[in-house]
Amino acid sequence: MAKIWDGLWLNANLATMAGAEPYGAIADGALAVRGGRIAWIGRRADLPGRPQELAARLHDAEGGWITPGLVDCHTHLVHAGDRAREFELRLQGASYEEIARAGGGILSTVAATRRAGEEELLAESRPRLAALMAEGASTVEIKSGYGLAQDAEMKCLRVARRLGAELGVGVRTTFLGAHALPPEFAGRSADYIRLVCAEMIPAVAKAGLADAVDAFCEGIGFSPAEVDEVFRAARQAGLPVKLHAEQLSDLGGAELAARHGALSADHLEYLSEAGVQALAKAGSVAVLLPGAFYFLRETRLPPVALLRAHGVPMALATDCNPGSSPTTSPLLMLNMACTLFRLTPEEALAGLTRNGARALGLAGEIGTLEAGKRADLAVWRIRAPAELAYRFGANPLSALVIGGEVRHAA
Ligand code: DI6
Ligand code: FE
Repeated sequence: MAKIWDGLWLNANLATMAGAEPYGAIADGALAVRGGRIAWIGRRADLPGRPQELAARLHDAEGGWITPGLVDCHTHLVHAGDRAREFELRLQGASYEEIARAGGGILSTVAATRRAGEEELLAESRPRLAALMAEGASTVEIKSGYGLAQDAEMKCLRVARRLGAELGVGVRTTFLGAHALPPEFAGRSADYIRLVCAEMIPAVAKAGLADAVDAFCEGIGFSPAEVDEVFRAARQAGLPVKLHAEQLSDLGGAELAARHGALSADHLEYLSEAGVQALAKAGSVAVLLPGAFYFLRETRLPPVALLRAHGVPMALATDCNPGSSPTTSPLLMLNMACTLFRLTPEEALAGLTRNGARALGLAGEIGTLEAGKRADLAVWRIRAPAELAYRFGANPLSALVIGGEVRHAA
């Protein structure tokens, strides 16, 4: 008899992250895959027949849990070099902003990234993406922003796209040309922004190398007026926007992002209540980045209670970058979101699944376990979903499935 499904996962509890139950949980569930998508999901007892007769392949989750594949919606993982020396300087008392203003910080990674050839950059970045996958990531956003010149920015975006194809993982690319002022434009911020808007964004869009446009709105980055220009150019090129906002100070970045209908505003430690309201009204996602908060030893917490009260969806991401969050561990972010930001384990997991997907404009495609969505699954050796946030430094992933294919098995 012809089998109706390609694969069927059994002996599993499902955290669908959809529906009214906590975690959208289905105990003793079953999940069928066909053509790379979720074809059927429900209680094993409700399967429309005997498993062997329904599916070509049976998979045993060994009594663990299946969650949606994790969505890391904010990374800068394509870059060359490291900033370990800067870490030492910070431990001796220098601040992140002082180092940046003295020409170090982001600009030191820009110098290393400009020097690296495309293959070298690919080789340096590949292990970081593989490490995210080893902890369950099936979709990863990757920003440019360490090239700060058209060729170097395009090189980084190409590397990001190539990595996704090579490792079989979902990659969304973001053009972050307005990350820092390149040294050759020192004192000429307006000229650089003009270049970003008139040349770089149209070129990147024409080459199909970016899915969105981001900027760094900060004293050591760009002013709201400059970001406004960048966002206009992005929208003219047909690209959605998102913003690094309110990380080190409150410049009203979130309100600006909301005015442009941004997918998300990210960091947000200094977000005001007016900013929260603006995000709520625009339907933008608040992306929280506890790795950067921790590593820069910040003390100002993002306004989680206000975000909750106003119903702003909260996503969570690694911010994987060499300066403020040199981590490749989405699981550690789950723990830190709870311990540092007081999210519940369920909110934290929603941040790395459902809301991460929404922050990338992919809510219809990934982020929950529902029939019709892409079969991106993380299979875990855990007794309860809260365990994912509870442990730190452990990795209970037993398999990662992307588009129905097992990409990683531990
Ligand atoms: N905020 C961040 O956390 C990263 N970029 C940004 O605008 C840090 C980038 C770096 O320090 O290299
Ligand atoms: Fe960032």
